[in-house]
Amino acid sequence: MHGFGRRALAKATLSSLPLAAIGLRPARAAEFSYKLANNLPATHPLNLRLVEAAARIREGTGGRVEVRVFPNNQLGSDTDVLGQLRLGAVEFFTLSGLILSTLVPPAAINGVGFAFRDYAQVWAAMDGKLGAFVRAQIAKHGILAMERIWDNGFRQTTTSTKPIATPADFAGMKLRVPVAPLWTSMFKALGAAPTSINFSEVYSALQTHVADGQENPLAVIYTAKLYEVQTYCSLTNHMWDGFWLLANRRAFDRLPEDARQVVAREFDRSAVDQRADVARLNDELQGKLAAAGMRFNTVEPSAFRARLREAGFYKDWRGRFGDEAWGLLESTVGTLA
Ligand code: X2X
Repeated sequence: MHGFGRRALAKATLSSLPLAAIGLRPARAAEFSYKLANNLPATHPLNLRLVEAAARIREGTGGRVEVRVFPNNQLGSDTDVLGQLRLGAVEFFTLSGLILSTLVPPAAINGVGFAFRDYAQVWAAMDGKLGAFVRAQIAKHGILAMERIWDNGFRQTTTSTKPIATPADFAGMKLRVPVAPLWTSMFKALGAAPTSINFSEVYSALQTHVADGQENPLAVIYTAKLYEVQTYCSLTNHMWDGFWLLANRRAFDRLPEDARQVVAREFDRSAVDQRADVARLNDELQGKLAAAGMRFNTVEPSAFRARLREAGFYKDWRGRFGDEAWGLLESTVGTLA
């Protein structure tokens, strides 16, 4: 993908994509027509790469498998679509492990506050034993997670009221968090007043001041235009978050073996491409967001990590995840509690 300019994106998203990949049917219907839902804007690298993968899947299966990508919560909110995925009404879904943890509790482990120092640690864990452990837990629920997790990114905190410089700045703040126990737990431990809202409602919640702040990676802040309703962006890097590409197991097993291999291969290939896209964006988006009016500040993570430790956050979640999962996490990032 060349550049992230709006014109480049419009060109990439509209002119070079097979109609099937963006939800429109080609002349001849495929033998298997599956839906893939997600909650991000169509211009986010996740969707640009999903659409590419869908085109390669159609080609690689000789037209037998069509994957129609539905971005931007078109098929419902995250909690709605997770229910549809379990029923097989939607065959594929990209979802944060922390939101998935409402069904598969261990899937939240990559979101432990301030655990990962950098992407080298993230991929060592998620492409290694910790990722394999989480995928095995997911499989117990009739859901298959593709091997390569997609990158959401290191999450930053935005507000319409003030910058976050120390943990004390979170005191009583109405902060939107995704619908997941670990998110709520973490920001309560930091002193905020977290409110669980699906991403489909975030822009309006910020616009109407139902929430004064939220937290997301820069690529989401930019593509969802949250800079229009947020003023401050504090580079807290408080957790890394990713998107598992999930398949309804029965639907996936209905595919012929050779088609299953093509689907898995092409989704994983696009996941790696998307990771590179997000890394490139992380280098350029702060400038673009500042030009759009956002005011940036950096923070000292040790004070936030100490606050979580004092509040018993790490001890609590070590107990919830259990020694095996926690040990796999610490084998990459070192001792947390
Ligand atoms: O809901 C969010 O904030 C988002 C888009 O980052 C996730 O899907 C976790």
